[in-house]
Amino acid sequence: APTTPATRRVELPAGLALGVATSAYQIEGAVGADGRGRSIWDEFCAVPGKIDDSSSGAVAADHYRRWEADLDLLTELGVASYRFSIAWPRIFPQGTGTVNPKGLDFYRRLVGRLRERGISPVATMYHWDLPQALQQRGGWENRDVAGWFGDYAETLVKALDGVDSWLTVNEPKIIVQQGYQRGWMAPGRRDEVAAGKVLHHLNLAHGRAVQAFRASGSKQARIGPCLAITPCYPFDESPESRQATRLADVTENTLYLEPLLKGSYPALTGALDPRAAGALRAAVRDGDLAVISEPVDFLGVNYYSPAVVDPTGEMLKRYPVSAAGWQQIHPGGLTDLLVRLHRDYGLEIVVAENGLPDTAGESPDADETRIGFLRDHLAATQAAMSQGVKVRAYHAWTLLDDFEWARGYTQRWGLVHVDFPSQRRTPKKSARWYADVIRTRSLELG
Ligand code: GBH
Repeated sequence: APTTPATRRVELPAGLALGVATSAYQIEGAVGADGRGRSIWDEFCAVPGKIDDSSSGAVAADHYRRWEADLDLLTELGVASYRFSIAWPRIFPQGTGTVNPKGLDFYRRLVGRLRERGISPVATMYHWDLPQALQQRGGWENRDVAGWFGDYAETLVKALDGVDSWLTVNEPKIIVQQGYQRGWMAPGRRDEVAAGKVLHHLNLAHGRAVQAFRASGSKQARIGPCLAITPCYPFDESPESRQATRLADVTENTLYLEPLLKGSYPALTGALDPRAAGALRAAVRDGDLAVISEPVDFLGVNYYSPAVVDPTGEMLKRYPVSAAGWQQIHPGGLTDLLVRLHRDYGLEIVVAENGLPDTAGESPDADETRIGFLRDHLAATQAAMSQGVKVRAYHAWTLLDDFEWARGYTQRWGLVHVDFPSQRRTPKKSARWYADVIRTRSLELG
């Protein structure tokens, strides 16, 4: 007779809000609507060869027009929390100066309707769509960007007082690495000196945003950074492997964590190209680190993949690889990083992104890989919480199939399938599964 395999139930702690995340350029489309200015991503997508399918976010999931129907999807899921980002060029088409009221109204309505539905609004101030007008003034390389961002943040926190949690800059590390070192993302530069400056200016901009938020006197809302954390593991037990892993941990993690949360940069030698390290050191002025380390209320963390580091510093594959190609699936990495961040910084944590794309050939009605991934990472979150880590929210990436940056529309990361020609939305099996988890607050592990 067939036997039932042993299963284990995991109850999700009551303090953990379950949600989903999105970002403006990846879903909104309507890039010319209501006075929006151009962004560096509009420019980057127009450069031949930069986007795999030569696409752009010009239409994307048309969320700017379909947002109310998309809120119905959130209600169907039953999420307690929704993380979205605000498009800077909708608020300030030229980056600074006069506010575009129509742009601001879009987010006012969004936040208002989320609250009416009992969904907590979590807003990212910057998810990579810098106004092109600011790029023409040097963009993140120009130290003035910290002031421009501070003014933008001040406008947001005053106008959108229904937001519960603010995230400042999404993944400064990826902007540095992909935007300025490898050139695979906007603005597509390969310049180590620029990368060093940009790294510091991103941190400074974060600090100025936190200051603007504190000055606004907001009582109920909270603010924090949003860092892509990559737990680094040595390939073997050799001293060389361990040393290479320590350096990778600086490049990937402490270069951003330490200035923000401890007020100093870690030792840069070996972790950054010497030209980047020199430019970073030269960019730091008296008082900057006090601004950068302005106290935050929580730490936002995006987790996708660990790094396995060999003795020469090469990244190797040890775990199953997702359809994203770069992503190794290792749920234990999430427990490890949460425990470590709690130990080192003691802050409450918001998991701001975690997810994977569909596997080629997999039916959107049966995206089993995503179900297994989310289940195991939620269990990993619970495991960290049982060790005392204070995780306040978990956001699955992402609500809708969307514009996946340089990969265009070749990867589908959504819980909800989007048929782009018709813009028809169809919840995937994982969406129905996540709705059940949110309702029952328990996971069944095989
Ligand atoms: C997140 O970045 C982003 O915040 C989000 O917008 C994005 O949709 C999501 O990840 C999924 O990618 O293809 O070899 O050029 C996570 C960090 C940075 C990891 C870019 C993948 C591209 C590697 N990502 N990187 S490659």
